[in-house]
Order: sequence, then structure tokens, then C-alpha cells
Amino acid sequence: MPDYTPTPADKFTFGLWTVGNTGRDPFGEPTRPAMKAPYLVQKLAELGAWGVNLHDNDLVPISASASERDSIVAEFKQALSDHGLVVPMATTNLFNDPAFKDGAFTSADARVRAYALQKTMRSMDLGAELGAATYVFWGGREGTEVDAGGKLLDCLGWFRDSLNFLAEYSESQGYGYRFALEPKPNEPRADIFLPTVGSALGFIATLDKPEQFGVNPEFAHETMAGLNFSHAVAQAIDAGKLFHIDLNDQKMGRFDQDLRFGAENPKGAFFLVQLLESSGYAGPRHFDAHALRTEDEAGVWAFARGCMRTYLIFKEKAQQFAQDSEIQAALAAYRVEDAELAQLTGTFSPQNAEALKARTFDRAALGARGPGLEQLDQLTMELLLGIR
Ligand code: GLT
Ligand code: MN
Ligand code: MN
Repeated sequence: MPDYTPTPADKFTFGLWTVGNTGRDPFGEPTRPAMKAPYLVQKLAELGAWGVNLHDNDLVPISASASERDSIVAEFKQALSDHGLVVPMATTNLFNDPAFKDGAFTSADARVRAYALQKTMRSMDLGAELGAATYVFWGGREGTEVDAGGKLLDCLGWFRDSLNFLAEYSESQGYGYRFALEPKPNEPRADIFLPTVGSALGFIATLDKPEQFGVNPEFAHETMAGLNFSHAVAQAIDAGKLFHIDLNDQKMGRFDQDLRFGAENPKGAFFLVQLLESSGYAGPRHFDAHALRTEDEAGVWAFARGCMRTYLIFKEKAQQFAQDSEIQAALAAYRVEDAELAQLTGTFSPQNAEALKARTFDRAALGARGPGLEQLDQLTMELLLGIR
């Protein structure tokens, strides 16, 4: 039996905030001690991860002096080079500090918006220094509980102005970042702006440099919105906008759980891995999740190992799916092609339109056809359950 041990070639990454999560929640104190960033780097490398991602303040406390910052960053860089880990993605913490309680780029207070820009530029400098190529924007505080402030249209404009400004800043510094917007429907705000992948894709088209912007969809976030994550990812891929991805799991209709990848909805996780692996997506497979609050440090590493193993197991299952002759026959039977119709519908011409309008279809036969999806899905289940 393969041992499903990851290697850097698998491009697995974790956020410092994920394996570094101490188990604090709105109702309880931390259940495990904080671990230092260089130690997390060492452990992730031992487990076979490729990289580590961070917010500015995961590494450098918000009140650190310039010299404290420099020594923390130097120590972190040393750990990266000692253990061979890269930093593919960086982001800004624009949600923790009370200054951002009513939004960062969408605060009604122009001073907060300006501070958010300043903090993000400094954080982009840090990410560039660490070699990050992707810069994520998760607007956790960009939202409202009440709309009495009447700022909905202004917020979209402020958000757009900020992103346009930061894209110019990246260019002026030669950072070459690709920016990825990460949607989430709610939590910590009651309603977060740009709540789904579809909303983010629509917004990106309104930016000055849309080619620099894509999305960072998260399994849990689309699930919280009651949506099918693979469908959202497919739409991002189709638009050429899948710049990054946050893998985890989530029970639908609950608070943000950030469960171990595949823990709740293994079938959904399988279809996602199948989609990603067949799509040519070459970016990081980032796990944005954390160990259960019940766990100690050993549980944290079991969690991290589990995310990667489950991904690799599903990757192997996707290969089996592609090689299973019964499944492939069922798939082939599911699709019906017709060369003559392809001619008529492939390209518009007045003649094709007339010929198509004149054509007779056996509507009853079309409606009566059984496409075999029950059988195909059961074969898939049996493959996933390990009996094929
Ligand atoms: C936060 C959030 C995540 C985002 C991170 C990036 S921070 O933990 O829940 O989904 O990806 O800012
Ligand atoms: Mn995320
Ligand atoms: Mn999340």
C-alpha cells in the first residue's frame, strides 16, 4: 500500500495561523500553547509540506519596532532556508485590531481606510522580501451588521479604489504580485461584502487592472453560503481566475469550522481534487484549516498530516477513476454527441439557424432517455469506499 507521504512537489502549504492555531474560540481560552514560527517551519518541512503562508502579524506583532521586525524576519528567513520551505502567499491582517472593527478598506472613517492601505503596503513589502508571488485579500471585517450607515455603494467604491491603489503600488515596486480575493459570506461580520466566488469575479471585472486579480476560494466559505465548492472553483478556472485555493471542510449552515480537509464531506473533496488535478491548476494546495480545539500539539501534526494524506489518497482515487473501464464506459454513455448537430450549432450562420429551426426533435425520446447517473455515482461511491 502506498504510504501517501507528501513531498514538496505536491505543493502543499499551510498558513502560520493554521498549524499555529491555539484553539481559542469566542467562548473559550486557548487549549494549547503558541508555537514559534521557526518551529512551525521546521515541523511542516518534516511532514513534507512545500511552503508556509502568513499574515504580517502572524510573524511580526503589530506593535513591534523596526529593529524587532528585522530580527524576527531574519530568524524566520533562516528557518525557511534551513528547512527548505518557501512562502508562496502573503496577506494582511486587517481584521484583528479594533481599528478595523467597522471595516478596513470599507470603513466609513477615511483615516482607517488610509491606515489599511499603509498596513497593506508594509505587509506587501514583507511578503515580497520573503518571496511571495500571490497576495491574498480576505476582507473579514469588510461588511456590516446593520445597514443604517447607508454606505453600501460607497463601500464598493472604496474597496475598488484601495485595490487599484495597491495594484499600482505592487507595479511601482516591481513586486509582480498576483492578487487573490477570498470571499466569505459572514463571520466575523453579519454580512461580508463580496460574499461568494461569483460576486468576487463580478467585482474584479470593474478594477483598473483586472488581469492582476483572481480569487482564492475556500471550501468552507462557499459551503457556509450553501453552495457547491467545486462549482465555484470550476467557474474560477473557466474565467482564468483561480490564483490560489484554501482547502478545508465545513458542515453546511454552521459557524466557520475550518475542519481538516475531507473530514466532513469526503465525496465533495474527491470531486474537488479530481477537478483541480485535471484542470492544469499549478498553484499551491493550501490548507486553511486548524486542528480541533480538543487537541494537543500531537493532534496538530496529525491534523496537518491528515490534510495532505487525504488529498493524496483522493488524487490516487482520481487516477483509478480515469482507469476504471466500467466507470469510463458509464461516462461515455452519459454523453451523447451528434456530428451533424455539431455542424449546425457550432457556428452561427443564417442558414444554420434556419436549418436548426426546421429540424424535428423527438422530444419524448429525449425526455425518456436514462443517462445512467445512478449507476455512475454508485460506481464512484464504491471506488471511494475502497471496494473497486
Ligand atoms: C482567517 C480566515 C481565512 C483567511 C485567512 C487569510 S485569515 O483565518 O478565516 O479564511 O484565508 O486572511
Ligand atoms: Mn481562507
Ligand atoms: Mn475559513
